[in-house]
Amino acid sequence: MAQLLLIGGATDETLTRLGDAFTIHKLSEMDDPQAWLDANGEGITHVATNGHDGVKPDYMAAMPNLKAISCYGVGYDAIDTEAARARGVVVTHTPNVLNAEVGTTAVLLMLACYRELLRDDAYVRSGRWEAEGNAPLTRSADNQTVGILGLGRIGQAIADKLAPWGTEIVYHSRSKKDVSYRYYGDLTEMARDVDVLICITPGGASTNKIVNREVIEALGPQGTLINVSRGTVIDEAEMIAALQDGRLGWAGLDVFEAEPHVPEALRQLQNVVLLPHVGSGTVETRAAMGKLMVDNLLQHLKDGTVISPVPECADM
Ligand code: A2R
Repeated sequence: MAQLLLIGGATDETLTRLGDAFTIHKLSEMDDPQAWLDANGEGITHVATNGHDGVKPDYMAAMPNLKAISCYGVGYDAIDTEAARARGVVVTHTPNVLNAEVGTTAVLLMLACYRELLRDDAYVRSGRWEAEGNAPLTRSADNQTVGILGLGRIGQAIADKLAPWGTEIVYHSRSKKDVSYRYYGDLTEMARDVDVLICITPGGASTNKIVNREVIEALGPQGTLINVSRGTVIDEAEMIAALQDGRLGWAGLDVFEAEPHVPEALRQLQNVVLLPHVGSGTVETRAAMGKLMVDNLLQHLKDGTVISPVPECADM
């Protein structure tokens, strides 16, 4: 039987399907993963991992016969795809099956910021409604201008989900897309013109801290910043400072720079809504992602092809 290294967790269904085709070695059960791989890595031909854990370069180096890495998640910035490709290792991910779910999370965060969902929930629970009367008014989320940073598969799903709110969609990416929305070649310029900036680019070097102080200040005191992409996309320290002193209005965040660590200063703020990276985290969507992750491995084992390679490996 072919041997598979499992990095991170997996559902029972995933384990059952993988177990029918592979001998599974769980990294989480190894006392010293590097030592184990140094001794046994030669036998591993397939890796199942996730967008958060990826594959460490030292682990990859210890598996000379590796053929395929299947990533559970659409973001794969924790995997060195160029190094994999150079070795003939194909990398796959799970695009599309999570578009709608991450879109829902983005809209949820935006609405929670606008309608002060957490503040008003606390208002009821604490008894202040009864003691002090009606809660202060909030802002309407209708008819806002929303700038999408990264109008790809998920960005388009977010735009579609916002349509019922009478939203005007504009976007920034490196290249103009074939869509009717206004395109901005300059992110700061877009931030200046919108009420909400939603980040949904990949992580990695090209987007590292792309939402910097200048962009944050352009979004401004009445602006709302939503991040459902990667924590690295925003300069977190600058964002926190701006939220603290009112240069930025609100933030709805599903991702952070050093997950699962979230800075205390951010956790203390009242003008933020914070989620523990659950953009795609429903039973239904995670099952679909798990299925595609396994399908890629099984197909590769069968005939050497895959269903959803990352773009860097599309022609392998
Ligand atoms: O820049 P373009 O024209 O390649 O457009 C892509 C855009 N993008 C960027 N925009 C500005 N600056 C960059 N350095 C940059 N790099 C990429 O992000 C495209 O419009 C969008 C990504 O779309 P997809 O490749 O379809 O990705 P998907 O499935 O929407 O997922 C996006 C990310 C994942 O990579 C995870 O990190 C996260 O959502 O869950």
